[in-house]
Amino acid sequence: MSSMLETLGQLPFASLLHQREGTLTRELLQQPGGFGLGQVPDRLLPNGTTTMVCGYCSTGCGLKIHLKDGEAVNLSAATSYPVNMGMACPKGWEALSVMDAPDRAKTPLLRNSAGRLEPVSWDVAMQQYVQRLRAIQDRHGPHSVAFISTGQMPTEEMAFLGALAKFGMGMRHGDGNTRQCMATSVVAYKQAFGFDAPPYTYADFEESDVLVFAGANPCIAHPIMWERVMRNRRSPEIVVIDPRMTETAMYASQHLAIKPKSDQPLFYGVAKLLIDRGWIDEAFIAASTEGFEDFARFVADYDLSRVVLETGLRPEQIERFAETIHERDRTSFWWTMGVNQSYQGVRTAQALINLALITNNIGRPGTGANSITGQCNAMGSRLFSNTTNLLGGHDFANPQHRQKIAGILHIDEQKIPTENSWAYNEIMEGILRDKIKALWIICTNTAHSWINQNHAREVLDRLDFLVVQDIYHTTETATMADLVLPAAGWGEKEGTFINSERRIGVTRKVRKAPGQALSDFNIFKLIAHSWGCGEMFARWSSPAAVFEILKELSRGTPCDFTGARDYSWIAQQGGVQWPCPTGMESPAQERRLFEDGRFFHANGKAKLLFEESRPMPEQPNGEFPFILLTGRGSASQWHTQTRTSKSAVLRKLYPEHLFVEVNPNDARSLGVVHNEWITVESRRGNLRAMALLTPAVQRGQVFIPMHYEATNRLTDAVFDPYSKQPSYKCCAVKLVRGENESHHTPW
Ligand SMILES: Nc1nc2c(c(=O)[nH]1)N[C@H]1C(S)=C(S)[C@@H](COP(=O)(O)OP(=O)(O)OC[C@H]3O[C@@H](n4cnc5c(=O)[nH]c(N)nc54)[C@H](O)[C@@H]3O)O[C@H]1N2
Ligand SMILES: Nc1nc2c(c(=O)[nH]1)N[C@H]1C(S)=C(S)[C@@H](COP(=O)(O)OP(=O)(O)OC[C@H]3O[C@@H](n4cnc5c(=O)[nH]c(N)nc54)[C@H](O)[C@@H]3O)O[C@H]1N2
Ligand code: SF4
Ligand SMILES: [Mo]
Repeated sequence: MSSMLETLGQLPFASLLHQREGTLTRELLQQPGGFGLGQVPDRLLPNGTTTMVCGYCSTGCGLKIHLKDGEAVNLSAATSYPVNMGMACPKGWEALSVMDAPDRAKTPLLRNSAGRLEPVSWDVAMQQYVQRLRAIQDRHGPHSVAFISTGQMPTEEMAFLGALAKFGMGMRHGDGNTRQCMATSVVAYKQAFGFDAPPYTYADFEESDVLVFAGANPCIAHPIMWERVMRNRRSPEIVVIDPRMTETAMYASQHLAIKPKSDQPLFYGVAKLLIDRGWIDEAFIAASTEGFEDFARFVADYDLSRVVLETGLRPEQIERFAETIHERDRTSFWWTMGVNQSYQGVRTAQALINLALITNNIGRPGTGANSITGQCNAMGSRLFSNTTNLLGGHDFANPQHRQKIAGILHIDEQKIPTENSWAYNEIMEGILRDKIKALWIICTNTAHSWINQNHAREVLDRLDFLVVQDIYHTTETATMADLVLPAAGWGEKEGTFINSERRIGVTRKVRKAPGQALSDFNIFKLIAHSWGCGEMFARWSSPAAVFEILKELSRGTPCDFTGARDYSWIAQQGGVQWPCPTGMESPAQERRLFEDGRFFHANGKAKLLFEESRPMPEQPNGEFPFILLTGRGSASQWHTQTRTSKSAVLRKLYPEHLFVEVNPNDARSLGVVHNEWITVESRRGNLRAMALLTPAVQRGQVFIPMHYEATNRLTDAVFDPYSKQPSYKCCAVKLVRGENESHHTPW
């Protein structure tokens, strides 16, 4: 213990640790200037207001925080922030209230010999963390410890975690919850454009003549982006491609209610129509793309009758879609989880990208092949979590990249792994194969959100040591942990998020974290010192200092933001989009990528990529006759509900019970009535849910929101081969009537 404290001696608060017999006390945590852990501490702000970015979805709305004595007392939607212009969704309005919950993790918790989690001091927690993980690494090798991170922490924290785990602690495997979400888009963009680069700016919602939403329900999932669509004054055609009649589809001028997972043949069929009719831009194709000849030959097989059969659409619907793209000048193509979460997500996303490319709907106002990302900082995670990419969108396998990063970080190049990490699913499989013996889960709720929960929980149970770092101690995953590290959450720390349109925005510390909870940043710092690699992170003294390092890492890359001066400057600009290189003339101006028709591949061209589409792996049959779709249920629920269920206001805005949407015709033939409790069963598990009869789902399909722990008991663990993203949105289930039971599945 004493040696750990000596190591910690480099930290200003170490003396206090000694005084208090090694316990980080409340007084210590309330020291002015944060915990003495940073040169520019994550301090509370004075009275008045400050604008910061919302910590839920990737829209990245600006929220104005009202402060009294340095503490947030209220918030309102920022009117001058260029993203949301005075609007916010219910989650944003309620963002502060969810932080004061009784189940906030306030001290570290360690599982005792009786198998219960009990409060311990930070130094006992650190001692256990280091001893247990080191012992596992000594016994099973350094790669037997892995981490799973998130798209919901500031980029500075994410980068610290990735660098600490891989360069400091010798891990090779670490992935993020962004695998469940954006991996498909990342791979699709990298392969097609040469860099993970969503090209749009939100003004494109307003400047399009045609907006195509594929597998996206922005009315629920990105409500303020949808408000931007509503500001469009060009009488846009809105095409929604979704098996369900979603809230968004209700606004559409064309709703293509395709069979689940038939997007890929649809897009190939539309490409064929466009090519056959000469509705393509040959000059652009020749100058800016490669692979067109092969693509045209390939889609020749996707004639209308085949596409009608595979999608379930009528021929005139498909033709109308193609005509719409041709007739209007500017078409933007938007996609989200209905595309990404699929066993063939990458090629489906690329099929959509191809439509934008062959019609020159890219790089101009109101156009683009635009993946909408999910979490507040999924974009920061995609570039800086050090999981699939080496920091800053670099490549672990590229010696020049390793050399560059080692130089910027002043570390030995040998510390940088030369191989990519296993993906989330491979880490889970690695646990089964006894290759991974300890897991550190940060800011994600694996035991709820990972696909096929029955299996997932068994896998987590096999671990020798599970560390969970969360703001609540009651999450499904935290309650399985051997050690819980209590984290400060949104509003209790500072840093930057990158939103869907590549805008870097600032979050601030406007309230104190409860008890002994520390910002994730300071937890990483504490771990670095306890592990004995604090030296390596001497320059990583505060989020602001790390932001300077991130800028250096971005220099010369497509996401260069060396021109983003500092937090105050970024906040004054209303956030800045990358690229923002040094010396950029009007950094505050909105920008879209590829205006010059040049892409990030060495030859400057975008690649047209394609592959034969495949049928759903788990087809419905006599025993399991329905296709289960899952997704977002309401604008007031966030993921696994650890946060949103804490707000009395939000709880009133969403259904009280787990429900399953069933088509009234199917219900009639099963004898199921509205609000009846029924069992939904797949080959992997079952749940009880209230039947909600609605024609929004087609016959033969049912929908269950993902916000309930039970949902992923049903899902089938199949993955896209390129992105390894789970295919959450299609598996076969049956509906079973039972007596009306009083008990129900809690969330
Ligand atoms: N309120 C709220 N907002 C959120 C979130 C939240 O939890 N709550 N989460 C955030 C995150 S991380 C993400 S990733 C985004 C997700 O945002 P979205 O992707 O828009 O939301 P989902 O409901 O998951 O999926 C979108 C639609 O895909 C459809 N779909 C299913 N299968 C198919 C198919 O085969 N083809 C097509 N074309 N469509 C299909 C579903 O019916 C669903 O309506 O939302 C973000 N915003
Ligand atoms: N069936 C089905 N499953 C799905 C999906 C689907 O559509 N269908 N969607 C998938 C998608 S797209 C996503 S993104 C995932 C989301 O799945 P998760 O990432 O598991 O969901 P969250 O509830 O957002 O989990 C975030 C966790 O971090 C904690 N937390 C919040 N802020 C902080 C912080 O600042 N620091 C720390 N340390 N912890 C914090 C929260 O309390 C919570 O426990 O779910 C996936 N699962
Ligand atoms: S739309 Fe997204 S970013 Fe905006 S307030 Fe709602 S949750 Fe926050
Ligand atoms: Mo997501």
